[in-house]
Formats: sequence, C-alpha cells, structure tokens
Amino acid sequence: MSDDPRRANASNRLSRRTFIAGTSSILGGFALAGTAAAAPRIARAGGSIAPGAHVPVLVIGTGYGGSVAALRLAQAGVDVHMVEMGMSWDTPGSDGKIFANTTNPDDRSFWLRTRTKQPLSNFLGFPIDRDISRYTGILDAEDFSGITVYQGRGIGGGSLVNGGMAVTPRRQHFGGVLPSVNADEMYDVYYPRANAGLGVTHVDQSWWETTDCYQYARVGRKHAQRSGFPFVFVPNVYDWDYMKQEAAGTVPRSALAGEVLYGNNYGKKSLLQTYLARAKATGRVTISPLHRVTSVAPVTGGGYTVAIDQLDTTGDTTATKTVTADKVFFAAGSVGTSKLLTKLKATGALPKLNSEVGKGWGDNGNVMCGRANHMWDATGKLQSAMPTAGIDNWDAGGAFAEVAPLPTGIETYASFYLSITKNPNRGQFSWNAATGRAELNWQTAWKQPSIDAAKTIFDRINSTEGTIYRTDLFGAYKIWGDHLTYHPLGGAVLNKATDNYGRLHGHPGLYVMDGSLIPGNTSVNPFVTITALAERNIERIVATDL
Ligand code: FAE
Repeated sequence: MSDDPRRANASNRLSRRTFIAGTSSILGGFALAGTAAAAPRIARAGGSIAPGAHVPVLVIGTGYGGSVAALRLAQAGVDVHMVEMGMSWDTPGSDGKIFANTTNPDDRSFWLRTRTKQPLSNFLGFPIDRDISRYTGILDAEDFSGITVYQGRGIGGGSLVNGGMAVTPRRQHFGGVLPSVNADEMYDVYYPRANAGLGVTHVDQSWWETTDCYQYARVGRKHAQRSGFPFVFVPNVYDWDYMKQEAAGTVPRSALAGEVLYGNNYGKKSLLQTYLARAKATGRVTISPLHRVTSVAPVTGGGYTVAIDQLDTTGDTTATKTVTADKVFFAAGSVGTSKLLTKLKATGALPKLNSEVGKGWGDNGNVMCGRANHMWDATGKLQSAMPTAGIDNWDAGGAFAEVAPLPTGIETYASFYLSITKNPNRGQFSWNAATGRAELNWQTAWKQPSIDAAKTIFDRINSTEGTIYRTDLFGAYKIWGDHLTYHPLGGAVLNKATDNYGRLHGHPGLYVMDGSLIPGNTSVNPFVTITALAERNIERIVATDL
C-alpha cells in the first residue's frame, strides 16, 4: 500500500472506475430510531456488456470464488467478463464518503429495503431500525422462512461488508468440512496461496495489549481464560498500520469509527484491493455492475446463452440482455448460486443438473449473544470494528465464539459474541412455480443445537463471573440472535452437485466456484476456505478444461 492510505484508496477508486468503464462478524449495527437523513446518491460509473455479446468466460458474481476464478483464468490468457448485481461502490455520496457508518445507516446500507433490518434490532429494549429510501445498497438482509441471510452486494461481494476475520480451520477438522478434498494439498498449497492473495496478517500483539480500541477483546480474553477456555488470536485482512494511525488520530477513522457492516472507507483490504486489483492488471477482466443474471441455457453446438437484467438504483429493470459464453462460472454466493441452479433445473433451462442441486445448505451454525458485565468491567467506548480473537471450544462443546465488537460510541458494559457452532441441520432450496421464486425450508427451531453449543461457553463464563445474558439486543427479553446468518454455505455441494473440482454434472462448461460448494459448515469463519477451495479448483480447471 502507499504511505498515505487515503491517497492509495483514492487512486484505487480511480483505477477501479476505469476498470469498469472499460467494459463496454461479527457485529450488529446501531442507529437512533427514526428516519434517516437525506440519502446520498451514488452514481454508477462506466459501461456494461453489450446485448448479443459473446465472451469466452462469463463469471456470475464478484465475491471470493468469482474473483479467484477471474484472476487465474485471465492469467492463463482467457478473457473474462464478470456480471455483478450490486453496484460498483466507487463514488462518494453527498457526505463525501463512499460507505455509510454502522451507527448511522442510510439508503446506501441496505439492498432494496424501505426500512433497515439491522442484525441487532434493539438496544436497551428499544427498536433501532429506521426508514430509508429503496436503493441498491450494500448489505442484503434476505428473508427466507425461518432465517434472514446477510450478504454483501456490489463489486467485491461479501468482502465489502464482512469483518475481515481470515480464519483457516484447524487441520484436524478439515475432513469434516470438505471430506472429498486432499487436506495435505489444501494446507501445503491452497490455504497459504489464499492467505497471501487476500493479504492476511496478524495484529501486533504488543499494540493490542495497550490500545483502547481492543479493551473489549481483552475483557473477552480475561473472561474466557478465567473459565478455562482456550482464547485464540485470529488473523484479519485489515491494514494494521492504518489502524494504528487511526488510533493516533493522524488519518481518517474507519474501523475505529465503527465502519464494517455497510463498508469500510479506509483500511480494510477488500477484494477490490487484492484479487480484483490483480485481475484488472491483467487487462483481460471486465465487469458489468448492476447486472443480474436470470438464466443460463445451453446453445445447440456448444456454449451457453445467458439472460441478464440491467438494474437501476431503485432495483427496477431498465434493459434485458442476452449474451453467449463458452463457459459459465456460478459464483453468486451460496444463496445466489443455489437459487439460480434450483430455478434453472426446475424450469428446464438446465435439465441435466442432478438432484443434489439446492441441497446441503447450512448457516455455519451462526448464533449471536451478549453478556452484561459488571460496572467495573468496562469494555470501552472506542471499539475497533475488526475482530481479532475468539474462544475455541469446538472440540469440547462444538462452538467457536468470535469476540465481537459493539461499536456504539458509548460504554455498554456488554460483551458480544458471534458463535460458529457444530449444527447438523441442513436446509434445501426448492422452486415455487406459483410465486416464481426459489424457497429455502429452514426453521428457526433448527438453531437449538447452536444455542446449546454456545451455552457450553457462556453459561460457564456467566457462572464464573457472576454475570447474566443481555436480553435487550434481539427483541424484548430475547437472549439469542437465532434468526440470522452471516455465513451461508452449501446448496451446490462439491462432489455431489458438482464433481470434485466444481464442474456441474450434466452440462459441460458450467462450474460452481463459491461458498455453495461447502456443505453447510467450515468450523470457523468461511471466506479463507472459500478462497482456498476456489484456488484449488480453478488450478485444475485451467490445466485440463481450457
Ligand atoms: P459472495 O462474496 O457473497 O459473492 C457473491 C456475489 O454474487 C455478490 O456480490 C452478489 O451480489 C453477486 N450475485 C448474486 N446473485 C447474482 C446474480 N443473479 N447475478 C449477478 N450477481 C449476483 O460469495 N466471513 C469470514 O470469513 N470472516 C468474517 O469476518 C466475515 N464477516 C462477515 C460479516 C458479515 C456482515 C457478512 C454478511 C458476512 C461475513 N462473512 C465473513 C462471510 C463472507 O463474507 C462470505 O462467506 C463470503 O463473502 C462468501 O463468498 P462467495 O464467493 O461465496
């Protein structure tokens, strides 16, 4: 990065615009209840794919799987076009910032909603959601029966909104995560490659021990260790030098201003600064933002027809395009890819997909909770929005709990956790012809194993500390945030819906590259595993299929 991260980000934005034009945790958000201030508008930059165009490779989605595929294909000399339903997020709003703050969501914050749907819906018992204008904002809170699935929307996918926790599963758990994949290869080659490609590093622990902004995490460590739980540091993709400068007051604040759920204006290395920047540098990758793929069907003689809706920032379709591609990579995320494939199989567009499509979907066992600390155990007014640590009780109790921030700007005397748990329940997508929608059959009651696993940690900590659960964060007297996930996985599971490298059965030239390949759980936060698996699969595909 440049010595001046502000300048580096500005120049990244500029070059990103050219890139697009060339195409012809973690935590809950807080806001005061009421109506949001006048909504900043973001102009979409650049052109887009032309109707009737033919491309060698079309990638659906620009998150982790899609970005890895695009980079490696381009490096192998293949021209790639990426189609992304979200915006390009390259132009500041009227407040001078590209992204809204977590404490003050506006219409940039949510995908096509007229009221925010913050993961933490209440504070001190009061509802905190507010009215906003309908806009193609950055965080989609997509409602299915029994669960709300949070996902990033825009070029960069989930990397725009996530907490940057870059966790490699413990090796002894890998067989349970991806049983058909050679673990030696993953740990010797593809996890290191993914971590390097993503810019993953550890926080400077001597700084962490003293800085105000990680007091909440030190309290989390103290409580974990006093109850005998292993407390582990986890790496992140945030630029730690930038965070130190934020703490010193020499640069504009981002993680220390609570930015995360609705984007980070500085400091976080999203895919825009890593894989997608390198893809751009090849000169072979172009992107159409605000374009949503609606259909993929075989063309007689080879290749595929891809139907695409072009959207405006209210979500209305302004044009419908049909293009052709020799090969199509589904990288629309677990939900996006599962919904598309379920629809395409059921409606006969891709009739040869097998019966595994839509199956094996899980929530990575996500469940949230808060604990009320004693008044002498303050967690701090200033909290970095980037988590750095967790409580690992996976072996004994089936839970890995991220010590998450509550960056409200006030002292809350609360400890907050997102637990990833060993939850065996799996949902399935199916096509509802009457509504014209793909539906997921999840039930909120299926979170009970996650709550039980999380309780193996927090019941004991509460007992040791003489503390209680917070009951004011998810609704009146509700302890568990069991209505949501940040980590959708599965729906087109590796070696079931696809072969062991992501090739969809029945339709040569169609591939799956994203979190839908992973059967429901990764035992830790998922994006490093999604990236490493994509690195493994695309290496094989480049070697044998091109
Ligand atoms: P993803 O990144 O979701 O990319 C899919 C892309 O496809 C998106 O940009 C979509 O807009 C686009 N798309 C979908 N449908 C279509 C369509 N029909 N046409 C065109 N484009 C489409 O997929 N994970 C971690 O490891 N560590 C964390 O700290 C962490 N924190 C998180 C915090 C939040 C609030 C959230 C929401 C997620 C978090 N995650 C975290 C999860 C992580 O971001 C997620 O697993 C990955 O982004 C999934 O990567 P994929 O490539 O599968």
